[in-house]
Amino acid sequence: MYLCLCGSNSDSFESERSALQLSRVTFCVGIALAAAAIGGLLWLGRDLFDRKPPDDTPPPPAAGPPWFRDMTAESGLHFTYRNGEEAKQFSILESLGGGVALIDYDGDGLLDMFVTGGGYFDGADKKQFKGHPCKLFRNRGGWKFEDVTEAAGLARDWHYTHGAAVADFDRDGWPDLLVTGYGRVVLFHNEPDGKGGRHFVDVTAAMGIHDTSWSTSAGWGDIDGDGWPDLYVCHYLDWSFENNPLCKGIIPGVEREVCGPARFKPLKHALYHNQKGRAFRDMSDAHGFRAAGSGLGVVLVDVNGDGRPDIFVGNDGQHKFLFINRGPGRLEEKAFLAGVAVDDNGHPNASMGVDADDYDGSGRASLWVTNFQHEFHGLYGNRGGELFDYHSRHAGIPAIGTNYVGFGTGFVDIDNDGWPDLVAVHGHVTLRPAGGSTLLQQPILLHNVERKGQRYFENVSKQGGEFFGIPARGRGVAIGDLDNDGRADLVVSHTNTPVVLLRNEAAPDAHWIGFRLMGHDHRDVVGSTVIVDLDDRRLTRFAKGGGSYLSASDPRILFGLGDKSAVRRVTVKWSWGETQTWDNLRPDRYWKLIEGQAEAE
Ligand SMILES: [Ca+2]
Ligand SMILES: [Ca+2]
Ligand SMILES: [Ca+2]
Ligand SMILES: [Ca+2]
Repeated sequence: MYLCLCGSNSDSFESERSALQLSRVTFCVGIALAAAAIGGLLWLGRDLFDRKPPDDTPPPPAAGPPWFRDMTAESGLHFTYRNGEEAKQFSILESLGGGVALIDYDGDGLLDMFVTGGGYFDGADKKQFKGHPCKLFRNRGGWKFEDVTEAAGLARDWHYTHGAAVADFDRDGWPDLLVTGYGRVVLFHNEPDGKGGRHFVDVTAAMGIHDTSWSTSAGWGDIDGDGWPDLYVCHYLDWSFENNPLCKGIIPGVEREVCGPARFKPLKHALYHNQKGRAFRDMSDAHGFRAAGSGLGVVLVDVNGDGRPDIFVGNDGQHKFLFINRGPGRLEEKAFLAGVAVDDNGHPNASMGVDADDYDGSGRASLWVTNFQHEFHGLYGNRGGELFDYHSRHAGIPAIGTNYVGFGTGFVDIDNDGWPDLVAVHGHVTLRPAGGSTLLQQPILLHNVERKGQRYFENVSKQGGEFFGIPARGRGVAIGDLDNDGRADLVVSHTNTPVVLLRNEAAPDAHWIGFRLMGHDHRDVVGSTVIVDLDDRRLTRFAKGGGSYLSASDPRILFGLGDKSAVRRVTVKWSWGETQTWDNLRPDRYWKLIEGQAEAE
């Protein structure tokens, strides 16, 4: 019922939101009751009217040296995603931006970096789609990156690109690369180049992938337990130049503005079944995807502890999806019943980036999503039994205010104290935003701290370093340890300004331990859970597919240990498999944990 509120007659993103705000005031109670009816028991017993306004309190001043150092200038990584807005088409295509995929394509133990290039509009009428080049940068170590695009076979005619995803789809032990965008998805196989190196070969047609939709984020994971990673591709909207209405801005006198998503029809997403690395088949019908969605973010992770990867999807202006995996060939969409479809106003937020982690020491994967102006970013605490509790208010998220439009994001234990913190980048999608918001927006860092016996996210953006004070149009974020020092670094893609590389320099004295999970015969391990037992504490992390926005992060699993240096036991609950333990592994290094092998390497 509230979906129809979202589809108002207003023009741009801005006026949609304003209309929505008014609707909200009028229909708040009705919406909450409707959501309660749909959401079932989860909503009962909640004080729906205990709402404090966001306080917009500025973050506390920095204490100590910055947590991140901007390494872009000296790294050799010079690259900018471009959206083609100079053609003045005001197309919604321009609003999405690009991503970053961390992929050790040459197997030297250092994460390399693939960045999408975007596109532009060509021809006399400026309606021909052209792609800007995507690039691959090899990590040479010591924070130096070298452009290897051509040698790696990636200098080619590109479509208008957005995102990238990484998995070893044919189980040869080498990570492969998938690139999304408007009208095309491209799958690259990582192969020997005959000169002792590696290069990528376009196998899209050979593998039977023919995705001409508008694809955004994608995530890999073995959905049916046959060992081969399947592929979830978010599709967005039915926009094209044949369906390109003129939208006015909300500010008087703004004659043309980027249209909001409610002007277009959402598309059905694709779930490609991997047929033993030899072909892919779209199984979305077989799995009974109940609704199309304006999909922008996807993460595959085991949310109910049964060892099977589930799928959480963020849709723009529509309810989110949570597909619970009931075993081979059975996905059950439970977002409303689980309490993650909407926020605590019953409002389907404009969701962009997503992630999952155990932020509260419960041992379960809670869910996180970045949202739009006039909304809070959503934290859904996993309470067990496939029930989640909208926890943004209790966890202090409203303190950042409601002017942000959030994209790339993730849980990342920046200070390695064993509590996952949060990073999110922002930037508006309309060129002339109203309501106190701006086109360029600051990224934020939220520190996971204890307050009154609960976990609370404190805005420590000032502690983040110079980057976190500069407003931009942030889009994709990839999280990964680029120098293997046990501290998770960040790479951020922006629309029309350079990709930024941030070195984590927080907490140099904190202990850590990291793992690469290796499935039997290179089978996919997404959906596995890793537990680290210290003397007095248990930490839980997850092997995930997808996550963030248009981006692919480090596949290794990193645990911050704080001042603890004794790791009593490590337990891996392998997806679709057995549980294995390792005792007394030395901290402050990475370990390879191989399925079925007693010794860690
Ligand atoms: Ca490498
Ligand atoms: Ca599961
Ligand atoms: Ca932390
Ligand atoms: Ca690092």
